[in-house]
Amino acid sequence: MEELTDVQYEVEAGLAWITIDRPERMNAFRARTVDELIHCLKQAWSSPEVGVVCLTGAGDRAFCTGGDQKQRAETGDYGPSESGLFEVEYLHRLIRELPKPVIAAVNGYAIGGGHVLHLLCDLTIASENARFGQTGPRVGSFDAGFGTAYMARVVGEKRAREIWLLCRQYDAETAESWGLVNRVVPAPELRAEVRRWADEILALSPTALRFLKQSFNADSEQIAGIGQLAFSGLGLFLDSDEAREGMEAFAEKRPPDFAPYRARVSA
Ligand code: S0N
Repeated sequence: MEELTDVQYEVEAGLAWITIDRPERMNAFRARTVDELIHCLKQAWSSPEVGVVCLTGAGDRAFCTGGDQKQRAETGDYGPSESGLFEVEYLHRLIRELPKPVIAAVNGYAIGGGHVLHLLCDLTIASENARFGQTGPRVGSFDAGFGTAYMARVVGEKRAREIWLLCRQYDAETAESWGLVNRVVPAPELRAEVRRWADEILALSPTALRFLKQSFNADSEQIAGIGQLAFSGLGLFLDSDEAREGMEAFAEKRPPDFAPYRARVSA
């Protein structure tokens, strides 16, 4: 990858900051953003200087608001990528498989696919203005697999179902009380708080941490198979009028009308 356009990567004393840098799109990701995130995570994996990774968003409004809905409305996909694939599923795998702790610093909206990204990180530290939620059923997509089954492990079945079936937003205090985030701090203190957590981790045995992370992962690894099925299903769903209605409604800033599609699931 010749240059980063959508993501910033910097290493400060053992801590790699990976920042989604598309504030004009509320740090939504397109295919190129996903490629760059993968590239940076691999760089952090292979670098002996790095012991902890922090994923965050540029600006003070959003961590990440998921797939770029404007790009999707314009071109019907998430734009060009290096491989020709939209590698979000691989990005999920990499956050889990990178054998170093990954912290999400949620500095605003963590919505849709952006919410799933923070969920998959080992730890989440949020600013007081952070907001959390899923929107798939409103905008014509879904992120099942880790996005559903792993979420249920984190917050419990009833709350996970509420998050997905109502598409509400939750404030940082609620997210903390549900176990979705580890710590909430005032926005100006977010970076310093991440730094403190990283320094504590950097004092520990990297090999012990690697085995511990892998053992947590092993216990939830069967979810990956559900994820593969769900992404295949999503590929088919995205081609439907029903999914297009959600996407177009967001672009046109109006509520979607899904009533005509109810017959499909009633049969
Ligand atoms: C974040 C929200 C709640 C903020 O609301 P608020 O504060 O009222 O601000 P807005 O005026 O709505 O937003 C400000 C500007 O930012 C743009 N914007 C916001 N989010 C996006 C986005 N995701 N993509 C592109 N632009 C975005 C707004 O349009 C607005 O721009 P202007 O000023 O020009 O009007 C609110 O904005 C919101 O709900 N955003 C949408 C969140 C969302 O639905 N995200 C997508 C959810 N789905 C996924 O992430 C799944 C993607 C995925 O994982 C996938 C994987 C594999 C294969 C396919 C998929 C797939 O689903 O396609």
